[in-house]
Amino acid sequence: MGDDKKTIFSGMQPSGFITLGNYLGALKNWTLLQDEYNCLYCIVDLHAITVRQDPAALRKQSRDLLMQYIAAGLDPEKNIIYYQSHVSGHAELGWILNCFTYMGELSRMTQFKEKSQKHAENINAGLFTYPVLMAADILLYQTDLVPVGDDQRQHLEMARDIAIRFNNIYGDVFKVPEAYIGKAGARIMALQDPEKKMSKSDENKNNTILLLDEPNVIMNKIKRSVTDSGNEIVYRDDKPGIKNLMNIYSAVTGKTNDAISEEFANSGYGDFKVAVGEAVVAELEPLQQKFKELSKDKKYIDQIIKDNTAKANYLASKTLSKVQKKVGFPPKVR
Ligand code: ATP
Ligand code: LTN
Repeated sequence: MGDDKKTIFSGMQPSGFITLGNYLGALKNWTLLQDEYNCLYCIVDLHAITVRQDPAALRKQSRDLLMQYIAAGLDPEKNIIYYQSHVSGHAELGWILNCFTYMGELSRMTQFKEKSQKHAENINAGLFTYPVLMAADILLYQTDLVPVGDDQRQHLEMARDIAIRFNNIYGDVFKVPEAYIGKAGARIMALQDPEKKMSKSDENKNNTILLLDEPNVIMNKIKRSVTDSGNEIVYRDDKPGIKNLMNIYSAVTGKTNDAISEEFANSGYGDFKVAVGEAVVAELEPLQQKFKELSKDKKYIDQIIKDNTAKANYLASKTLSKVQKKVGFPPKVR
């Protein structure tokens, strides 16, 4: 990556099977950035265990996620696609940054508040310091831009604060990253409850469309999605169900909200839902096909993991050594 391209870092948790929200809010945008930037796309398994995971399921979800990154169009020769747990620098820098982060700022994080409500029986320290590890992920690679969905804005702000704080003490060690939040698809909502975000760990399977859902499943979930009273296809806050479907349709087709309203001026919700369902199925079809092919090629995937882990480790160790030196750890004797 020794050129003048800017660096992009992002990641997803292998905490379930990924949803249309993850795809439209993050993954699809990532594929558009791969030529212009040096990109690292991580499978953040260290983050995933902040919530209890079944080991066998976690292993499968992690590998499936890696294959879905590639199936969605990320070229593993151009992008560094790897597992967080294979690059120990994440955890090492995470520890150091813990010592530059305050309890007060961590306790203001909305995701922590939400997750600790949802997992009241397991409010562990990792869940609390989750954003610090996320800051380490980003800062480890001197990242310029972080493409994420809107829900990660607050975490990004914290990564910036930590970088600035550290730089103020030790000089220019970290690049201060910027969030990169796409317009369409930034926040896809749950199909049965359009007031909350679509989330891969949702227990209600009717709330989410999974990237690997069969076409008839996708159609049915969209047909059954909650809509509001009335029958007009208009983009308004008091019509969260239709607004959500319009966001989905717009993110998939590239059409504006006005164009969509016009297209469906003479139709009701039923017709619109069919159109949204068909558009989503068509969008995901090639991805699903590619995923099936990749699943059969164990050797190819293993080689990608091996090569990309080495690349990530190399880059990570550069920043980590610098940080270790700055804070005053004794030099390694070789
Ligand atoms: P979990 O349910 O385990 O918390 P999640 O579905 O919220 O997971 P993450 O792995 O935390 O997903 O996020 C991966 C990426 O997908 C992030 O960039 C996040 O901003 C984006 N994302 C997640 N949910 C949505 C959504 N509903 N709409 C748009 N983007 C989303
Ligand atoms: N917290 C993010 C996942 C994540 C991430 C990152 C995203 C972990 N580390 C670094 C961007 C950059 C999430 O829950 N979506």
